[in-house]
Amino acid sequence: MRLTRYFLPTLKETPAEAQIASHRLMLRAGMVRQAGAGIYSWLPLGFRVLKRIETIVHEEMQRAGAHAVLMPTMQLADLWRESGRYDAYGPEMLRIRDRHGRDMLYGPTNEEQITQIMRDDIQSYRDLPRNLYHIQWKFRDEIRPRFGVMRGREFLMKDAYSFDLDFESARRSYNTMFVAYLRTYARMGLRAIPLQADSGPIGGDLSHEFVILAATGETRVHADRRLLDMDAACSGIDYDGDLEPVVRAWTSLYAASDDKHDPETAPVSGSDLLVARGIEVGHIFYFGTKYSEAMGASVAMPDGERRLLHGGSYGIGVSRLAGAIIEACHDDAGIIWPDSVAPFDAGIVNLKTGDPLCDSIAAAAEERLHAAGLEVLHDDRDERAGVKFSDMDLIGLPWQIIVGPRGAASSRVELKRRADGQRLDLSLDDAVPCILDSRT
Ligand code: 5CA
Repeated sequence: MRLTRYFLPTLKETPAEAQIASHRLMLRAGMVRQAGAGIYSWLPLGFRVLKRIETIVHEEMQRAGAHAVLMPTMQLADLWRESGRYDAYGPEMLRIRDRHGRDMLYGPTNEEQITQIMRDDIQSYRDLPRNLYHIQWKFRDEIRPRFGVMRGREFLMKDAYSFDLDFESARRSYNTMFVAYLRTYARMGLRAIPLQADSGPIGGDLSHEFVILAATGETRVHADRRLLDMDAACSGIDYDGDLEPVVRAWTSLYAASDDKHDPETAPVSGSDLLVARGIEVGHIFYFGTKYSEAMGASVAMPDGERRLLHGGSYGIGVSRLAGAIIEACHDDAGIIWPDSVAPFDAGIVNLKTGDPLCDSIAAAAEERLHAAGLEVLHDDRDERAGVKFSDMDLIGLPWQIIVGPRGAASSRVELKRRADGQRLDLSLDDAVPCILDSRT
């Protein structure tokens, strides 16, 4: 991708309204623009990141046996009246009336919608268990939208819903999602800590929040330091096997948010206790028959008896993650994308656009990176080197290939790793394999 043809409106000045690093950097890097309080447009660079986050979420959900669907953003108030949440939800719900005077709402979550689908289309115990999910925009009229996409009013969420015959089976579904969440965040280069949580307006009695560590997080976490040594990638996990030991290994280590932490009774203290700030990037709930009972969702057992569905719901803040990853991965110069979610794998900085030799080396670099299956952003603007360097550091692509007149004569380039600033002087032939090797 040639930068001269791309839409990347970077800002030199720090926007005054942005209080935290991710918000500042997303605006400065031209990833998002505010449309209204807590409502954002995603520009090309930001949209790429969002899509890469979505891809990881999709892959891990499907690996864990969940199936993708797409439910609407608009829902009927009557459906929410069945569960009793139309009145209970309060002013966070955006209520709308259509031209026929029918009450509608912009969905803040989809428990009712999915329960209606299951109620109508699942009849037998043989149809269970099932787990369906979607990645869809939600609206919550937050009293204080802030920190950019981290607490938006319109935001992108992955929400999965499991349906089982009984508690034992529902617990297996819960454990599967628990492990899938650990893997999802690990793949994004994040360290997530599961905290026992209240289930709040979603209801139910088994619930965990997943919090990633970042200095500006809104949640203060008190946790057993050994959580940092756990294998969050859950390598070699078998979703058909018993996941209870894995989940127990994680949940038996102490982790509590500020409001639940009591230094008197906490099992760890001193240097064994990690005290840090975190950002909630996911929340999972088992809520039993709360919705199936209210809405009449049941299946027939072999003896003809009807059994209510046991449900769970599992949310990931997809758009929040774009900000959360930046909170966890940046320095004074800008963003430092983990490979797995970077908008482009590499950037090419041509220090002397218009110089035939530099232009041809830069073009060759772009071609080779492409041929190797890498996505590349080629800065071919007629700008000062300093501007190009600072923009490239700001947008934080994992690798930079710097083409300058000195090296070009001998087909040499400089390869810079954004994460640690390490620079290598090498031939163009060696640069691409060097990038590829680091990724495997
Ligand atoms: N129905 C359940 C699970 S599907 C649910 O709605 N859970 S939730 O309320 O905890 O939201 C799930 C995740 O969405 C949160 O962990 C958070 O990461 C993200 N989220 C929630 N509210 C916002 C918001 N206002 N802006 C951005 N992300 C949000």
